[in-house]
Amino acid sequence: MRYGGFVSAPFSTLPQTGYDRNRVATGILHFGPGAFHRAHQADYVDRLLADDPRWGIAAVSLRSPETVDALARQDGLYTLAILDSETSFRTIGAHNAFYGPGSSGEVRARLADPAVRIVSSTVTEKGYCLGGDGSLDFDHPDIVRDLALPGDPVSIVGWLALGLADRRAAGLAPFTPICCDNMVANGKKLGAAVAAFARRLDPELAGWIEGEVRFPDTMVDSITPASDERLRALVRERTGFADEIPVSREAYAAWVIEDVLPEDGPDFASVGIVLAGDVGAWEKAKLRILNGAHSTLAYVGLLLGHTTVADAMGDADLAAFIERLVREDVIASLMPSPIDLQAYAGEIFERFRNPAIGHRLAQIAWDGSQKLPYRILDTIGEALAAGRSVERLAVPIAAWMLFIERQAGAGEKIVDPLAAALKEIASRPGLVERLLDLRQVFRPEIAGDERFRSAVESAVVKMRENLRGVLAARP
Ligand code: CS2
Repeated sequence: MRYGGFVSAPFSTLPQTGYDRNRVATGILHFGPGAFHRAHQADYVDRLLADDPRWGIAAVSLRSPETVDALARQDGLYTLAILDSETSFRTIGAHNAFYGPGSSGEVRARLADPAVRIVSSTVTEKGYCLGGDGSLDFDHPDIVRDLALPGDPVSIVGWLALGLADRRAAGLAPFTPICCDNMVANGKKLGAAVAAFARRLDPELAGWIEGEVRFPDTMVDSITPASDERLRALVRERTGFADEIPVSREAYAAWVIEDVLPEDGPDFASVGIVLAGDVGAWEKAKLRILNGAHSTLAYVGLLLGHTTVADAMGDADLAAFIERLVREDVIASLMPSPIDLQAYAGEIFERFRNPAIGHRLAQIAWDGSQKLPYRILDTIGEALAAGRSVERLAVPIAAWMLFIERQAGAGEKIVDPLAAALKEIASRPGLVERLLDLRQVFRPEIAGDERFRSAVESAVVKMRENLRGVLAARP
């Protein structure tokens, strides 16, 4: 078995955790062990393991072997660098099983293991195969494929349906899927997608999933720049560990989970995870303020020639624009709220200014077609419905369009599941019209609203002439 067990490594060269890893069982299976998962969820779980060894994580990455291979080579250990006024380092050892390409059989067996109670995922927004309305896209090639071959899935939706079908057939309690991606009502959307998928195969299974399986909504937050050679060199120099897969993040981390976890599940509250009856206010505020501002900084900042979030926040015109956008337009869409939104926004702007984090705008600009709906378009939809101005909110949308045009024109890569369509649109006249016609991005009630269309048209025209002038304008 290539990934299933520990791969021996010269242990003396590896750091240690503060608890006995030999006692750790596997109680969580996670799809998508990328940097965010390893810097966020795995850090919480690592601290939990000291008190309760049931919750080790099986890392599953069936499409790319690099991370799981490296995790296996390092016996599951890697370094988390916390980028604050001083950089500190922690060893994380939460993972104790590793499944890469070719391990579908082992993953299926793990999903049926009664000890596995949580199946979490960070597969990015696009990984859930949802359409523009947030429901499962039955035309998505992975879903078409998984419905034809449900015993050997490739999508997370297909995997959860198969794993739950096996549990039901074996008379076992279901596991709890926890979606850790930045989508509003992420648990509800995932639950509805898995039930809709199952209904095409077996209506009774779909009924069981709807009745028995809880898909908590979650809000996840910690700024995690992509790892690079500099981080690897820093970790090597400061810890002596030649770590191939270190991760870094800011000191701030938050995780709010809807309080529907199994009773004998992990005591997440003991490590600072907030369990809440309703996560909605948290996830909306975080997505619209933090992620909405991030995407705005990314597209406008890249057009202005900036490289990182901290650089973009150092641009007085852009920072003032972001403050007005968030404090006036975005927060209006979140009221009333149990959160002190103005204070929350202020903390987020401080986090963006953290000079220790080289968070690249280009990384945030990825997958705009998947991110903009939750980050900006929901705010726009609510502003339109309430009769508020959408002039300023149209600026990030216009900036995304101009960014697509610029990338395509320069022959630069566009990282987006709709990249082919975006490039084709950018190569012909009618950029704004034709992008607004993309139903995967713009819902009909937004795309069809004249106030919104003309705000985007006019922002694009003005931004081509004088981008800074648009930032300074006060609608
Ligand atoms: C960022 C997020 O890459 C992006 O799109 O906006 O990853 C952001 O850093 C996290 O959501 C912060 O919690």
